[in-house]
Amino acid sequence: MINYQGIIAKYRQHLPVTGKTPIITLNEGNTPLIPAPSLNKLSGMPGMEVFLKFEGANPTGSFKDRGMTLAISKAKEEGAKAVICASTGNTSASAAAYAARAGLKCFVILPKGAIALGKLAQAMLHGAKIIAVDGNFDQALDIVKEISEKYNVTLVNSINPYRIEGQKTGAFEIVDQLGGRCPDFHFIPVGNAGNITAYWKGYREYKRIGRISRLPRMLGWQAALSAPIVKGKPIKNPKTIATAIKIGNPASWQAAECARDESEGMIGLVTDRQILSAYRHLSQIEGVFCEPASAASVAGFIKLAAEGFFKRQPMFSSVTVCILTGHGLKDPDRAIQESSKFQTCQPKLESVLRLMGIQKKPAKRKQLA
Ligand code: AN7
Repeated sequence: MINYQGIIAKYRQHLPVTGKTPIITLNEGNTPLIPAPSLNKLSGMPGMEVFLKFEGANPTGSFKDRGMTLAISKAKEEGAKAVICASTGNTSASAAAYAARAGLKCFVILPKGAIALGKLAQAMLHGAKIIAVDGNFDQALDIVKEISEKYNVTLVNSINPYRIEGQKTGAFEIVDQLGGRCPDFHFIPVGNAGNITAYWKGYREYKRIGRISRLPRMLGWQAALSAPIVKGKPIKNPKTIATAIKIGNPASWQAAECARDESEGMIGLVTDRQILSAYRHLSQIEGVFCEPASAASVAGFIKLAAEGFFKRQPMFSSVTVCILTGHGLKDPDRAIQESSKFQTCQPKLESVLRLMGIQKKPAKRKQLA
């Protein structure tokens, strides 16, 4: 027997499972909550503690696994033979993996040319049937919704309520990791808006059963040219380098607005430049490699900090959690583009030393202790 067996086993009493539900798990969840000292300082608030919830540490490298373990377990319980999703990449990688484990067929409808390489590689190797449409994510989602209504194939996008149920465990885990404390500020990227909906549900449920006595403020972040909720209208042709959140008409739009309003939070926008700056900051200062869409949460934090948002808070100390939704390895092309070039040389000591910037001969051999 092993100790940790995934989010369904851990949070069973909070989830819609019974003894008859086959648990399809890759031991997802239990992801690290990593302190980010450089962000404490940036906040301008002396008692601020910032943590990064690194969802890239899930088995397929994103937060989607929390929802997928439940969606696929329930699909299996209900006798499904096939599942389908539209995806900007991570949902497809997760669906393909859990479907493989469950012995279900998996159909994936992707916007052509808009999926980061790592995600595509995952869906392909897990054996999903992949169809790339010459359109965007919103169009792909409309198509899969219609197919799942008319044919015998289960939709595993976050419109599927089991996805939200599974993903709400992220909120439980944060509170548990903080020793029963609720964060004051919860920063999160917003795409199709399922995750902000799920976290808000999780926090509210923990409050209802008395595990926490108050709720965090939910601060969601969209990319500037893919910000339908901020602009108050669907975006026909969304654009951003953060392909995971390149979404113009989010499925959970209203629920996200509820989370924002009930928590006295906000949904704001960050430019691609701000997203990439946070992406490099996290990797180069904190040693944490997330994908660009994930860095939108930290970009939002840095933006609010620069505007003096935290200094204006009437609190002595506070805890902030930024959700890093996906692993940096998902989008290796972007990582390389954002880095300085490396050098090559002959396999000779002098050549390597020259490129290292070491010119002098060593004065004497270093003594080994
Ligand atoms: C890394 O995979 O929509 O607001 O189809 O992959 O719950 O949509 C991914 C979304 C944030 C946004 N960060 O979450 C998909 C998909 C990463 C993501 C989001 C996504 P939602």
